[in-house]
Amino acid sequence: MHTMNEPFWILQGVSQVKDILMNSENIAIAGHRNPDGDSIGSILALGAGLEFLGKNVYLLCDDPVPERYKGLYGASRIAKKFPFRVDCAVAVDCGSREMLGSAAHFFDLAEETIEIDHHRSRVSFARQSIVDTEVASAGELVYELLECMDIPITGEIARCILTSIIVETNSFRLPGIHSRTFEICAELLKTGIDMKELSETVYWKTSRATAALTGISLSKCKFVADGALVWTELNTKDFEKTGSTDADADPVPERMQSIQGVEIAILFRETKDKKWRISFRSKNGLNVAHLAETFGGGGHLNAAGCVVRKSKKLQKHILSCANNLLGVLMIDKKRITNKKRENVCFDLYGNNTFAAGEFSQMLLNDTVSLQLNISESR
Ligand SMILES: [Mn+2]
Repeated sequence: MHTMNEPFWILQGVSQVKDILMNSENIAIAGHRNPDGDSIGSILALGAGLEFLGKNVYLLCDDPVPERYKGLYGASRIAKKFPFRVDCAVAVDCGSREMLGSAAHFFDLAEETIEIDHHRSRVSFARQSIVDTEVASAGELVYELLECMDIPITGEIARCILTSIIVETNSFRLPGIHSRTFEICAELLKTGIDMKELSETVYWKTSRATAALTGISLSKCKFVADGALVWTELNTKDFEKTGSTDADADPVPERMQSIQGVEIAILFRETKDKKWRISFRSKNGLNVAHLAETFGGGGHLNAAGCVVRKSKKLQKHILSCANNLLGVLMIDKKRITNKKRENVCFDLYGNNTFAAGEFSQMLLNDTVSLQLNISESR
């Protein structure tokens, strides 16, 4: 836990980053694919700040800005590409080069590269870094950088950074929030912005499409390991039926996680190119970032994701690995002797199904050696 007396931010590199930005004229700022509020908020806050210094700023994201963030200052300027190279490219909220998607191309062409990030599982890819895996959001790191550069925090910038914090902490409900998070929020509110309106817009308000999609996802939920593991899937036809997009399902994993008794929630989303985009959520320190890494993804301790080819067998394997991770929890809490989870599978209404029975048998039979790796890494 950070206190006010100790430096909470990893300052290595900040003076170099400051110098590079000061000496660059054309600067690209890119966030990750499937952008969330943290990524969008960080791009826009840094962009507005650097524009104040008279820089030419180009904002990049491989995927479109979700509807709920379109009211943020500069959001309409976020593009998929631009026709020239820049002096300096900054990646915000990206734990790996791959997370940039096609924006990585501009990153490769830039003379100077900078990463500003807080992902727990990460592979460094820029020449200069401002990385702190302890902070709740990338937006907070952008705030610290702007402060160091004596860039005034305007109301527009404040709205962007507060969006980062609100969305990334699920409206101040996730671990990773420190006293410094609230100190920053206090400074942001001093600009006079309307926090209630902002949190309604960027976090709480859902579209009818999202509501319909959430209903479908939840009604298809399957519970295993005494309900400690819940999973569901959304197929192309679910998106078509509800007139929704991939991003409309973003609030779903959190809703699954809030169900009583759930320790790990997993959402499988079918993508347009016939893959599974998988979101993991966990409680009680279970490291789903490690789980996601095993399948080529990454993320945070309690929220992570990956993309894999769409295969029933692979899906079962992933569920089995998640189930093993729960086993680690049981050993940790010394509950293994007095509480044995029953590996029966049931739906939201408590009914067993044949397919579920088959699945539970698979879980019982599967002795994936991964469990060892997971427990060692924690
Ligand atoms: Mn983030």
